[in-house]
Amino acid sequence: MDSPFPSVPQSLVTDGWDPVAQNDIDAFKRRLFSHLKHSRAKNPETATSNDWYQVTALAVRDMLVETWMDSVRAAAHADSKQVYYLSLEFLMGRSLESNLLAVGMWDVCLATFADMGLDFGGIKTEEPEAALGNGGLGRLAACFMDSMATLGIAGVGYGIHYHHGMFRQEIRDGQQIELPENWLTHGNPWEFERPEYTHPIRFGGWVEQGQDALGRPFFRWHPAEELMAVAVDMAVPGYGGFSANSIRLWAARASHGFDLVQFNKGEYLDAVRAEVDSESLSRVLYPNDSTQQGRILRFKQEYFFSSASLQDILRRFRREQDDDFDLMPQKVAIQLNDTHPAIAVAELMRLLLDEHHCPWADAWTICKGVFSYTNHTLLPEALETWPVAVFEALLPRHLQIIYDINAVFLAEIRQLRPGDDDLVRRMSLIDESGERRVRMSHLAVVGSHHVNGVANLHTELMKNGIFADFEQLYPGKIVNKTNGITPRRWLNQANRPLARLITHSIGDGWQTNLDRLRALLPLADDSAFRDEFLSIKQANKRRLALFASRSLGAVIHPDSLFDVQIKRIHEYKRQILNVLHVITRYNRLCQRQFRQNVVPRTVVFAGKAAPGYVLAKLTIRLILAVADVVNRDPRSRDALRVLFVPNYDVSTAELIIPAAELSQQISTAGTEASGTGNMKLALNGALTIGTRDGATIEIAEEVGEENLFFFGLSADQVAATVRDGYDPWAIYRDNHELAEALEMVRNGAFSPGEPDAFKPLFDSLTSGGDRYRVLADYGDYIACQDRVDAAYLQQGDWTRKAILTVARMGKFSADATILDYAREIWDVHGTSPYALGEQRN
Ligand code: T68
Repeated sequence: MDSPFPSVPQSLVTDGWDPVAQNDIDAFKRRLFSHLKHSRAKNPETATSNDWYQVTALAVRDMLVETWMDSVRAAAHADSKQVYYLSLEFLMGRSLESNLLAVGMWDVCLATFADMGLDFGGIKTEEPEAALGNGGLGRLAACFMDSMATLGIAGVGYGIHYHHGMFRQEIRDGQQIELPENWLTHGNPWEFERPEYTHPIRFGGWVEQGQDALGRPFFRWHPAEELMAVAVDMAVPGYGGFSANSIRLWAARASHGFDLVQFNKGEYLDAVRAEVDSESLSRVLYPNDSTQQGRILRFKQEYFFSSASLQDILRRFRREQDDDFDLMPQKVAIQLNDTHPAIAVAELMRLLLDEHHCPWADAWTICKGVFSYTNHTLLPEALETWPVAVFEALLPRHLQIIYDINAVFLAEIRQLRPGDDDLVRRMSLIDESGERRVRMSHLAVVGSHHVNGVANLHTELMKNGIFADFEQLYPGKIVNKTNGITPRRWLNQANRPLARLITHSIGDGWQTNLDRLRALLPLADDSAFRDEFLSIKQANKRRLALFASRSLGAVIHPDSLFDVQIKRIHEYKRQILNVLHVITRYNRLCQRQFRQNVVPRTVVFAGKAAPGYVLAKLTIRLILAVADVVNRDPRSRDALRVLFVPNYDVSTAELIIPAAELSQQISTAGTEASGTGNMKLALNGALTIGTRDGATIEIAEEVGEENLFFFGLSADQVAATVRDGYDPWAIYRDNHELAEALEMVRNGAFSPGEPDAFKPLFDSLTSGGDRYRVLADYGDYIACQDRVDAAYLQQGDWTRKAILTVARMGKFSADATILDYAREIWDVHGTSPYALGEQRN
């Protein structure tokens, strides 16, 4: 674009810096020193570790902005379609290292700090995590942003600029406690507040209906409350520096128009209170994973970010296309990440109908051409519904629109299936079975052109289960898009030694075309390569052991098998099954005859429990209590250690995953929609022990069933236990090792001071109502763990399997997943050279 200031030399507008070559330590150092002085008013003698982090971030940011501004400008003015990813969560983790790698400055940065005699390892950990997500759903959004930027798919990720991200977990007195997270305390060098992009967000009030001068009906919403959504942008650089995208997060601010009224009345404190109330909207991330919490503030957050994003999307669209809204489906794709932004469907209708005066049928066609929706869970407690009364009070105009959408939709069903009132009742956007509620998933399905699940099994279960009626009536609408992970963060960054070995062996290029890892296949039988692979795993294990001893005061042995289960603590993920195995192993070790030829194990757990989730928190307490017994007992401690790593977050994952040898993916079949940790661990050479659930099934298809350890009931078999009945006590009676382990949980063996402490866990497992069928899978799980031990003794073969696993993980690159969305759902193309490579299909 031409300079808006023609009299200023172009060189000053585009760049005030000399570019830094990728090997120019002095030039990089000059930038650090310049920022130290001009951005921090510090000199090297007084600079703290945090100062060094800040100035490094600023120096890297300088290198990013060029590509970023070019990409954003090109996208804004191009005639091509834009993808908007609406997500209440973006679990980005730290940015410094990934941005350094993206711009190719990692090595020069390390060399620069080495040259200055400073430890960059300590400096990079000064960066607080952007923990704006709970778990898989939020991290998937972050991986997708990385892939879109790398592939040159122009788009924006829209979310909320939470002041407090995911809570910090600490362990006190053997239990989880939650502390507020304060990632913004020292400021965030990666973000740019854009007050010029501010949108009003309104709630409450009433709707006026009338006719205009031409006799056309109109609806005018008179809201009672208003606040502002202010844009805060972060760059997402694509790997290789070809393109970059933005994440635009909305921060809530008071609307001064409303405050002034109070002000003029002299009610200063009330005016300020209104400001506090408004800003509380983006104050905190809800720490609930896979359960819907019917809180008003959550509802308001969902509308707040959906409305701000839609207003912003329309502003961008109109800048290029004026009011030619019929073009929207050709220019705009909006992906709804779960139902959290489903209200966007009604909001776009409102904007088109009430503010831009589109005819209803046209507006509805536009909506269905623009939106698509990803479902991430089948658990009934996670499916969002909101009381009609909440809509009436907060979004009365949207409720009308939803009723209108429903009327049109149900008329269509009645035409397709005359007389089937039960079908109408099941498919309606309004659940009338009790208190009337809006089914957000139905709104999302009806308002979208495609709906997707996140792994093959999950998509099939969607089609046969919660969305079976939709599948019947609209075949082809529900499609599968198996999740993926970014290889940049989860191999190239998190496991630098392995990344270097791979590049050394097969060359570069795998970072942006993960199928290239197949070139490793022949090396699985190469003993020199195996030795190097193994020694990297050992080094990563030692690094984790060092962290455990230094930061947690825990002793673990790097020669033991590192067996890892890291994810949110949830009944369906069945950490308790893992614990029952640990107890069983402990009981065996307490008998002398079992102590010969055992494979020493370190069982690593990490994960947060939702603050109000009693059984999940009790599970953490049990893990810690069992660890306490097992790690002390001289009969067991040389052969079995349990480690709970507190405050599981992206950075902790980056530390644990490269050290893992066994990946536990043991959810009840049919409950884990996909899983993505399963992919990260396998990509780093861990073998999987798991159930036939989620994407683990597809991992097995790729790596070969002989290279992982499957056990337990299949999803069909689990469903059969629902039909035919499930009797945990019969299983208890039949398996004395199980009964013994369970009794220890019940009778206080791990909680001598409080014998009943863990009884609720025992009760949940032995009640016929255990939805997760833990005892049904116990026997097969223990037998499978015995096979793991036997396999681990064959070290050469284990390493061979690990290498084959890494080599066959190409399918699970988020790049492949995103190209699939681009082709089948969004109808867009990537413009970077990496998009032109031969990816999936
Ligand atoms: C996860 N879902 C799935 N939900 O559990 C996981 N829920 O199998 C899948 O791999 C991943 O999504 C990505 O598709 C979640 O992470 C949530 O975090 C969540 C948050 C708020 C409310 C409900």
